Amino acid sequence: RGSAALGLKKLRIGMIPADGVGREVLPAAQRILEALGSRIPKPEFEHLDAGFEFFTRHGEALPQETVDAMQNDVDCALFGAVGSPTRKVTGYSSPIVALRKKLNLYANVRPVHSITGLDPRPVDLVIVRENTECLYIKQETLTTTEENGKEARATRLITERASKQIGRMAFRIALSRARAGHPAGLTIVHKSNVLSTTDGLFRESVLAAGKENPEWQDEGKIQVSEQIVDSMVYRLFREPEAFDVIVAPNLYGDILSDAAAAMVGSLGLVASVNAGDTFVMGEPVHGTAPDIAGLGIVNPIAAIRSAALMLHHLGYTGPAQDIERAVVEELREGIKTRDLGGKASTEEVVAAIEKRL
Ligand code: GGG
Repeated sequence: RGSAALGLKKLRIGMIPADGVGREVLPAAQRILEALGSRIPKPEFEHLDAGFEFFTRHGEALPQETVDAMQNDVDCALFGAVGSPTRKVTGYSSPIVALRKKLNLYANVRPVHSITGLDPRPVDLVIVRENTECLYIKQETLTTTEENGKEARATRLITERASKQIGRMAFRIALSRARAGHPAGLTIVHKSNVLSTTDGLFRESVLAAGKENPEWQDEGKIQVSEQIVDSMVYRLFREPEAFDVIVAPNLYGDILSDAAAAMVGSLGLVASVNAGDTFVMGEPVHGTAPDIAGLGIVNPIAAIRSAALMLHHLGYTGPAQDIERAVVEELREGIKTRDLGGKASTEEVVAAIEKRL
């Protein structure tokens, strides 16, 4: 998709703000994309509905029109945040989980890096999270037994196909980082000492994927290692600088990326893309932040970086780097929203980054 998107006359971007602060950070990302001017094809933004709030009004969280538009009308997309309730709501199911599945956005790629001169610890890693399986298939049952009373069960799906697919993506990213001078390493995260069938399959499939391409093994370019997930969390906090590319099943990858965000100051800084072979959708890692939604104080940087990451995946690496450079310069200059301990508003951050572009 990367090179296919190059040379477009216009870039049609589906915008799905969804819930909470998603509605503030997506307009911020839009302004930054517009500020790139002729460095990218003229962006055309198409608002698309989804989310829990949409569900409460219309009875569906992901309208078919949104799926159709994503499949037929746009070149790429940005997603804000979804505020799924923690209790079961009849008829509701997470739209972001469904979108990832319907569009086969099988990888959630989450770079986490500190800023030299600003953060005390040098963190520079990428979490590659499998995005379509694991417990997220949402096959849960509730029964009642005499012995236990209520009994809830969930099916956890791990397939060789999806695990190899995410493995290939992780090896590709590790190789491109090796070529860019990173001390390349790929860490496979699992819990196969306990879940030897499911996590065992994930582990063995990622390792098998690594054997498919001689480039991934040549000259020991990519050092492959593995970590049991609990020990991974411990090491991530103790020595985050030891990690480069981390590949994990869906749920572990989700948890690890919030932990990694803590190492660089805030979830408000961490971007991601949901990537498949033919489509890419940027998405800040943070959620809806209902406590600050609507106050104009949310940190827009994760969404802005997600837009940059989306451009990078489409092949527009120069403009993507321009955005990242502007963000880093502004952070070094000392601009801080509340999550970082400052008082800057969303508008102040966007305007400052815009000015640098
Ligand atoms: N942008 C990330 C996000 O929206 N996080 C919240 C989340 O994933 N909630 C679970 C869900 O509703 O699917």
